[in-house]
Amino acid sequence: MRYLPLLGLLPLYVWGQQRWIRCGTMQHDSLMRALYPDWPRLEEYEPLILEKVRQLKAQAQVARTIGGVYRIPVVVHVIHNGEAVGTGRNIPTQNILDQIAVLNEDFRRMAGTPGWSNDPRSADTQIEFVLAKRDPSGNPTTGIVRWNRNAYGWNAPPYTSAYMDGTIKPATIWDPDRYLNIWVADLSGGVLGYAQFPDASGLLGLPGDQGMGAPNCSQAANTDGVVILYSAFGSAAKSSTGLTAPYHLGRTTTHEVGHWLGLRHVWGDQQPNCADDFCDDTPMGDGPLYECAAGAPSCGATAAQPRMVENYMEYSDDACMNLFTQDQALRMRVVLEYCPRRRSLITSPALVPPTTTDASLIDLPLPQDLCPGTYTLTAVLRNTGTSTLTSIPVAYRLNSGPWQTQTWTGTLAGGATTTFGLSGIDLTTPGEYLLTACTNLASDPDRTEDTTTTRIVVHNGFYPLYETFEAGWEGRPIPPNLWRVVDPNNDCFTWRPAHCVGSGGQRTTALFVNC
Ligand SMILES: [Ca+2]
Ligand SMILES: [Ca+2]
Ligand SMILES: [Ca+2]
Ligand SMILES: [Zn+2]
Repeated sequence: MRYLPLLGLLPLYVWGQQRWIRCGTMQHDSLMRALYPDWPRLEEYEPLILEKVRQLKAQAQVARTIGGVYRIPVVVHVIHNGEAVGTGRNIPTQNILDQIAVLNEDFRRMAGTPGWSNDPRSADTQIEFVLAKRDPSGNPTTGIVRWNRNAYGWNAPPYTSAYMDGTIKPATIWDPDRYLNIWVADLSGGVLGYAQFPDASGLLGLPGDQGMGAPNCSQAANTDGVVILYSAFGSAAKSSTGLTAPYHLGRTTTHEVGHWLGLRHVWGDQQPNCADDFCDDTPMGDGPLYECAAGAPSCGATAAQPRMVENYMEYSDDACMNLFTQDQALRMRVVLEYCPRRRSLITSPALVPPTTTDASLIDLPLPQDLCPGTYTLTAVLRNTGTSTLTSIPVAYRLNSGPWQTQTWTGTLAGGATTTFGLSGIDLTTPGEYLLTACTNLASDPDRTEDTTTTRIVVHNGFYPLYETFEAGWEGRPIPPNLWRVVDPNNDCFTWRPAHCVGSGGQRTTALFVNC
């Protein structure tokens, strides 16, 4: 519970009798770092991001545009307390559609919308947001999930970020490699929203890189996304209801998604010191600006310029904001192209609507050691389409050998999975094998999820395992009294007696693992 006292140290914006925390992202980051000390500090990935930004800037002088439009699949989790759909915390679908529209207006600097700016520093980030069209099981979805907390035993709202991160997020998150998760909830402490910064732990050569599956990585994964107060989600300038000025135009979400794509606050979070945000085209600052402090002076190297109150990464009121800069846009695109759980979103299948006939092979046995032989190995097939399938051709091969085809038959409903034994797999020759298997429907519209691989090592003779046993077994039965041979999986790898010459020159008895 270090989080709440930290909030008390922040400058607070007083609006009526209600105190609002414009953004809880830095406090959330501090909390996560306290819990997971190995999590790389934000500064540790700055050199890499800055180098990539520098490269992209150099390219930009040659080519007018860089890359193309990236479309990010979004799932919105509405966390409510049993209210009817469209009321209170169970916000109207229209608010969600309006919020997605605001994100696109703002990130695309769309002409004729509040997201347009004629400031020459302003940028079209060429990043768009789209509600997901297929869920993690491959079924059709609206990209909106409504969670009644009463059905899951969660505490009554409002929620601290610790409760969101510790309980609600892990229970509801959709694969963060494929979706931007946005939780809309009733938050305590007057927090309007907070985000999780990109995880740098998978970036090559960085301190703190513990690789896939390290505890800090998995913790970072199941809380990844942004959290927004339900009454600040949507836009009162469109058709949303239940929002209150001055945080009524959807800019809380624009700001938090900016953090989620690696942007810092424009004043660099070193208040009261003058600091930078690693973007050259945003004036420095010594703390946040509230309301619409046009003309507020900058400091340090940019002291001659006014602060950029219109920047989405300020604390200005929603109506005051209208731009990301060119450097901020480049920075977000670098994060999207290089960071774990960001780059995978670019190719996520979540925006491909499931169609009538679609299948995928989603699992094979884990990598394993086998004795020479001919095997049946179990594959897991999924009907990723909407109509029932009665046969699915499956192809497999060992290393770069010829493809073999076998056909599963049965009845498999849309979204359902089944197992299929791939039979006659020839592993009679010792060696290392890569088994590749895929579904092979003739009309399959999405092949991105169809293929799975696994490694198999085939051994012959002694397994490289040594053990020291009691001395003095000579002439005794194997296993000796009080010893048992335990072989839980009852396969061909097991302990067998061997008769060798002992160290004293006498016949002795030992155990080895055979194959
Ligand atoms: Ca700057
Ligand atoms: Ca498929
Ligand atoms: Ca065994
Ligand atoms: Zn912020």
